[in-house]
Amino acid sequence: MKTILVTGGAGFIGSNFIFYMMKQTPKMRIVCYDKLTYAGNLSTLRPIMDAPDFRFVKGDVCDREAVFRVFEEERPDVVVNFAAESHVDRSIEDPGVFLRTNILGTQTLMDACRAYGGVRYHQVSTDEVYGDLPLDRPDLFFTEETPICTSSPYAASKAAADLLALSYFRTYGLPVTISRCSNNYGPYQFPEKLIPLMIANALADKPLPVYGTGENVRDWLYVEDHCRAIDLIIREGRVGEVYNIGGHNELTNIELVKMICRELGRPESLITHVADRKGHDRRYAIDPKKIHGELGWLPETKLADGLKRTIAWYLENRPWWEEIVSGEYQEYYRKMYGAR
Ligand code: NAD
Ligand code: TDX
Repeated sequence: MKTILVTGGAGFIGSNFIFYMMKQTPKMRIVCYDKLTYAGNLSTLRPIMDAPDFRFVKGDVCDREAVFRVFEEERPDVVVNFAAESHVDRSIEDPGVFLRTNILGTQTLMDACRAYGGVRYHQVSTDEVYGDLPLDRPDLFFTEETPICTSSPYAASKAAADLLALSYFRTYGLPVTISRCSNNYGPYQFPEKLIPLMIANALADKPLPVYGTGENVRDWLYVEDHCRAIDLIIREGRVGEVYNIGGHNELTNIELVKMICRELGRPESLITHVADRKGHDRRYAIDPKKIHGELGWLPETKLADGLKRTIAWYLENRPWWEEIVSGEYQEYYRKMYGAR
C-alpha cells in the first residue's frame, strides 16, 4: 500500500484533497502533517481521525527534526505540500512568516525527500506567481511559459518555493511536479477569503466589503476540480514540469458578490466599497491547455453550480465557521477592516 504525506491537510484545500483521495483511492495510507495555525482546523478532519489508514501528526514544516521523524516513521512514497500561509492581505501586513513557512518549509520537505530517496514531491502553487493581466485584454491568459512577476509578498514567497523545487529537480534529480492553480472555493474555506467572508457577512446582514471598484477579475475553481487535477499530476504528470490548473470561470468581484446576495436573498445595498488592497492584482486567467492535452483534465463544475453547493454547505455547517468568526477572528476583522 502506498503512503502519501499531505502537509497542510487541516486547511481548506488540503482537507478536501484528503477526503477526495480517500474516496478515489481507498487502498492508500494518508498521513496529514499540519502545524494547526489559525487556518488549520482539526474539527474538519474529525470524521476520519480514527480511520485505519489515516494518521494526523501535528508539526511545523520548518521543523527539520519533526519532518525527518515523520519520514522515518512513515516512509512516504509521495508528498503533496499544501502547507502555507495563504492569505494575501495577511502577507501585506506581516511578510516574515510567509517567507519562513512557504520557502523554508518547502526546502525542509524536499531535503527529507532527498534523504529518504524515491519520494515523489508535489508542490501546490498558485497562479499568483504570474502577477496579473490587464482588464482590457480578455485575449490574454497565463500559460506555464508566462514569466514569473509577483505582486504581493505571498505570491513572491510561493514563486521562490517553485524555483527552489525546480532547482531540486535539476540539481539533485528530485522527482518534483508543480501545479499553479487559480482561486479555489468550496466547503471548509476559512472565512477570511472572499466567498466565505461574503456568505458569513451576508447571513449576518453585515456590510460586504468590496475592495476598490470591484472590477478585479478572478478565475474561480471548485475545490474538488483542483483535487482531481493534483491526483492526476501525481499519478501521470511528468516530473520537472509545471501544470496550470483552472480556466473558464472568470468573474469580476462585484459580479460575484452580487451573485452571493441573490442566492442568499440579501439586498445589494449591503455591498460597501472599501479601500483597495495594496498592489491589488487586476485579473487572473488560466489557460489549461497543457493539463488538458497531457492529462485530459478540464474543470467540471460551473461557477453557478459550485457557488450554490458552497452556499448550501455553509448554511448546513454553521457551527464550523461560526466558531471561527466568533473567536480571535473578530480581532483580525477589526484590524483589517476597521480603518478601511
Ligand atoms: P489554508 O490557509 O486554508 O491552509 C493552510 C494549512 O497549512 C493550514 O492547515 C495550516 O495550519 C497549515 N500550515 C500553515 N503553516 C504551516 C507550517 N509552518 N507547518 C505545517 N502546516 C502549516 O490554505 P489553502 O487555501 O488550503 O491553500 C493550500 C495551498 O494551496 C497553499 O499552498 C496555497 O498557496 C495554495 N493555493 C491556494 C489557492 C486558494 O484559492 N485557496 C489557490 C491556489 C493555490
Ligand atoms: O474582503 C474582501 N474584499 C475583496 O474585495 C476580500 C477578502 C477580498 N476581496 C477581493 C480581493 C481579490 O481581488 O476579492 C478577490 C479574492 O480575494 P481573496 O479571497 O483574498 O483571494 P486572492 O487574493 O485572489 O488569493 C486567492 O487565490 C490564489 C488565495 O487566497 C491564494 O491563496 C491563492 O494563491
